[in-house]
Amino acid sequence: MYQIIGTWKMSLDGIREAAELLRDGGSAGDAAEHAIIRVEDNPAYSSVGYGGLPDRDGHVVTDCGFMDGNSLRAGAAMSVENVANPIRLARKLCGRETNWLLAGRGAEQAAVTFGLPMKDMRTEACMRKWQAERAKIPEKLTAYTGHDTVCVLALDQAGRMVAGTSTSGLFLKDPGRVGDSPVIGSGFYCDARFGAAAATGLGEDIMRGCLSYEIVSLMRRGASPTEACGEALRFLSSRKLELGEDAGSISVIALNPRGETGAATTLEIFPFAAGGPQGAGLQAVGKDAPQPRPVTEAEMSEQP
Ligand code: SD4
Repeated sequence: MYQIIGTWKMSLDGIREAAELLRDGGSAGDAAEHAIIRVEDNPAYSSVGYGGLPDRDGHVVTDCGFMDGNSLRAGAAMSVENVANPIRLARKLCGRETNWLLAGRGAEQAAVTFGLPMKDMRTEACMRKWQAERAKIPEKLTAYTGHDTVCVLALDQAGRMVAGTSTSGLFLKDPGRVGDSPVIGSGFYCDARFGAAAATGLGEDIMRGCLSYEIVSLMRRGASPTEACGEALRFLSSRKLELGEDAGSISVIALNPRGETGAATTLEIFPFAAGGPQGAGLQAVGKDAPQPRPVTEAEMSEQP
């Protein structure tokens, strides 16, 4: 069995290619890294990697995470500038016993030491957007106003399983602000015995529910990926509602060792890409439509 799943329509091309890598015997780590790099390198995807969304001061600052579910080791970096492919940095850090979660300057130094390509991640388009919006920063920054994380979960034919994330985080975030994406257990988690999960949306809310760990933990107790995603998200949303808050803007994906995938969202619609022996394509769930269903790219034309 092999299977790969990624958040949003933007992951589809990379997921398709990564599924072929897995079919040909490639490793889950290589497949997930490949799928994420395809999004990071494309400036048309304005919320991840090159051409990402700048912070309040006009810097493109990225967060990333990677977990190897067979060794339970992780690597992650936060508040990183000028690293061309943050996911490669997270993966390189994964495997270390210590110093595997690095921030800012230290993370950038590690990238140089690893020989990873560095580049100015700002594009004319993203700086134009920053110029246009910087004067009217809303008091409450919201998820999904043009920013989304790419999260990928992969299972290979040898039973290896990984999770990876990469994002430029909230548009116009405070300098130094970090979301869930590099935080193990919140933005991503993977235990090859039970499954993998990852989240996209408002990191401040995702972290309050330690959502990815919660989903894997529900799978450990027997839930399917779809059930685990639904239950974890329903619980966090209901707690927020009890506290007089809104349900939040969060979407999650999951994968189990049998190659079954699942997703859940608080949005009207959340598209994700999946690829395995059955082929690769887009699916979607909605807050009132919890069962994943196949969708076409044309139907999802408004979605990232
Ligand atoms: C963050 N979770 O930095 C990320 C951003 C994101 O859809 O996923 N947006 O909070």
